[in-house]
Amino acid sequence: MAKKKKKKNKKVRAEFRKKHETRVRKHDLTRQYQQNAEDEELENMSSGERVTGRSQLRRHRTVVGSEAESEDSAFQVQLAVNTDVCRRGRVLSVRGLNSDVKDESGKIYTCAIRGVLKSLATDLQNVVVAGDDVMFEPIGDQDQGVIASVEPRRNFISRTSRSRQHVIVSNVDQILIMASAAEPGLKPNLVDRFLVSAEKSKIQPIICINKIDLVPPSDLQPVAGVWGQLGYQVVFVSATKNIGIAHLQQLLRGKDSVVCGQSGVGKSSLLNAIEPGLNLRVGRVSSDNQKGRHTTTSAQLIGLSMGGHIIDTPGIRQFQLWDIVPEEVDGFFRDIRPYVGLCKFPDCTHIHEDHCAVKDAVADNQIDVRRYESYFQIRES
Ligand SMILES: Nc1nc2c(ncn2[C@@H]2O[C@H](COP(=O)(O)OP(=O)(O)O)[C@@H](O)[C@H]2O)c(=O)[nH]1
Ligand SMILES: [Mg+2]
Ligand SMILES: [Zn+2]
Repeated sequence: MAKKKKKKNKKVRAEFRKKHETRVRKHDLTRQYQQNAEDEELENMSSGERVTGRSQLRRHRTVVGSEAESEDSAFQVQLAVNTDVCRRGRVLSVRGLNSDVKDESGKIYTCAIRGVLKSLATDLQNVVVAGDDVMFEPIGDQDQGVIASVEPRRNFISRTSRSRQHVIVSNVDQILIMASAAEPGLKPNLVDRFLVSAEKSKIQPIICINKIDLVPPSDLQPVAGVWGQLGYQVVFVSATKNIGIAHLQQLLRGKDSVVCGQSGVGKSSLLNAIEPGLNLRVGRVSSDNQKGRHTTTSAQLIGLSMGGHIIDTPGIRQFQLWDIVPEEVDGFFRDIRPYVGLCKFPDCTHIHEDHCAVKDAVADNQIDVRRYESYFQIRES
């Protein structure tokens, strides 16, 4: 886990309609949020259009291909490729200008990026990211190639830094939110933060609580039950006592899953239990957390022998929110969302306003108080 920064203690100022004591525990969360810089509108390129030097491109360039749609307007372009020589592949990782690309037979190529894509990359970034489906042209007989085009992304996880959107990984099936029942103790608020991020990315989350050997499961029922009622899948496992591992394997089989969760909860142990060949180091902070800027945000797809990939993303593990602006937090709480439209003020924060349907729902036990506290903390951070 990242170094603990001095935390600001925030008091809940919300006054509920009924007498309702809400005490906010001092949450032991790191305060390492990326600034929520406004999403930069990146250019969308359209089919066969001439790209003008409007903002970033230095020269006029003709791009032939079909438009890649992406509602978050992350830049994407699909180029026409020579299908006789190109083959389909999946980007496992990106290291600088080279990418590891796996073809349909499982063979891995080290690929450069085609000239035009590369020059777009320097101006707009993230032309190729881990998870991308690409067309690439094998070159020579040294398992090398050149990426010619990138298929439209089904979804992606990004973070914004210095008002640029950085796509970290694309085409993800699910997010495995890992926590532990003890050592370190369960931090429901941290799980809620990852849930908010999953909702924003529209990627299915699975909540996985490890070290269930240390705590009677019934102790976790109150909090896990609320997640379950909201439709989130919650699984209890123990990596070291082999509890729930088969079930988890079933959930991961054939899927591409991003793994996130704070250090020490047992991510490495669990992945080793799922795929013994991985041999991940246990009990120490992985060294890539401390390396330079590039490695802290790069993602890697790790193939599972049962099919699918585990996506290891140091950059995501370390911060809890991906590009959420305060005004949209309520929409990412499944339990709060239905009440938002019923508040008196359209821009209600559900914290200090009167005639707030959300606070009324908390007072009436329609919304779990602990979840509301999470909302409050995320909104205030
Ligand atoms: N009691 C118990 N300890 C576990 C379990 N899983 C992992 N650990 C221990 O928790 C510590 C951190 O595990 P690690 O896999 O390195 O966590 P990571 O930082 O999330 O990758 C190690 O000492 C593991 O042996 C479990 O299910 N039960
Ligand atoms: Mg680890
Ligand atoms: Zn409100």
